[in-house]
Amino acid sequence: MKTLIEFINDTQSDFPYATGEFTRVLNDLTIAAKIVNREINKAGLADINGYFGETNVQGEDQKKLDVFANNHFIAALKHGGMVCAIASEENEGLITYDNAYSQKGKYVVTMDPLDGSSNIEVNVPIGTIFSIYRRVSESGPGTLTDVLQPGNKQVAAGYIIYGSSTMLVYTTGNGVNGFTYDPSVGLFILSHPNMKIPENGCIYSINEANYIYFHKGVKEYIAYCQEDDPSTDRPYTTRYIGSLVADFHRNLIRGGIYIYPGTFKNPVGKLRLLYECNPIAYLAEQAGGIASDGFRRILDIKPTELHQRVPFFVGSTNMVLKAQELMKVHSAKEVGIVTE
Ligand code: P6P
Repeated sequence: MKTLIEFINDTQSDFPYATGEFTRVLNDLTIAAKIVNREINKAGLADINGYFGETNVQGEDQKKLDVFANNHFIAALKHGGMVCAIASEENEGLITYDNAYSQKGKYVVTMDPLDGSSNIEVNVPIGTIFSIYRRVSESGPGTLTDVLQPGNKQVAAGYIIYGSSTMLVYTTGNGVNGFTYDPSVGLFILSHPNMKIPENGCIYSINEANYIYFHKGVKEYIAYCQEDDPSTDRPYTTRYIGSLVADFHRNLIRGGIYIYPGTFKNPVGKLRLLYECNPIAYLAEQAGGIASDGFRRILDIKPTELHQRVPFFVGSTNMVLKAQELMKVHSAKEVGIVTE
């Protein structure tokens, strides 16, 4: 058995910023994750899975656990002092710390503290998604410039999935590794070393309730998935649980594609670039997959605002390439993309 800390120590040399400071950031995130995990596992018992009575910047009802998770991740990163700013789905503006110690922090974090939280009361797996960047500002409180970096500047990204077991899955640019939490000893144990997403898969994940609003390229891809062609294992099967972390985690292990596309109704789709698409895209690429907005590599998109949304196609290389091919043929003009 190898614990997370042992793994980090063993792989320090693989990490270009081999500093104890980065390890501290990752450790701070796992401390908050353990606290959140404990609350989620008793949500049915405690009056904590109800609504908080507020809405977040997304206009979504905040669940008590959303707020609980957000507060604990912010507190843990503040306590660690290695992070000078946080962009959180739950906060409209940038979170910075007023203490000089944190203002010296070399890193910034973008996070969705509890993605898929509407699934809490129905016991569907939910997750925390995070990215870590080195700050670009010199000193003082972190700035928007520090968090509005393209995803290709991430130094680490990962998620914690709170499901039948709780797992941390993360990358620092040298592959993807999964750690299963053992609550009896309070440790994350390496259980899925060097995770690779199969280049082909038979699972497509999309909310087909939006079908009438989909662009032609998306409709053509769905039709492709449903064609009867045993030689290419089609028709595929559809699996959509309404929780990005759970859908992506399954597709990462078994192969598959997750699509939250732009539509005629919502041209940029629903998912947020900074703390949902970029971290998941970094993991997908590090595991051998692809992530795009249907046309452009997600990690090359330059963010312009904290909560900007982008269309999201992510998963097995050959599945995403097929979807991109159909988007290029049928929808480039619809979405105003000029293709060569
Ligand atoms: P819809 C959860 O709110 C989330 O951000 C993802 O976790 C999930 O895949 C998606 O939205 C579900 O959205 O519109 O299909 O309910």
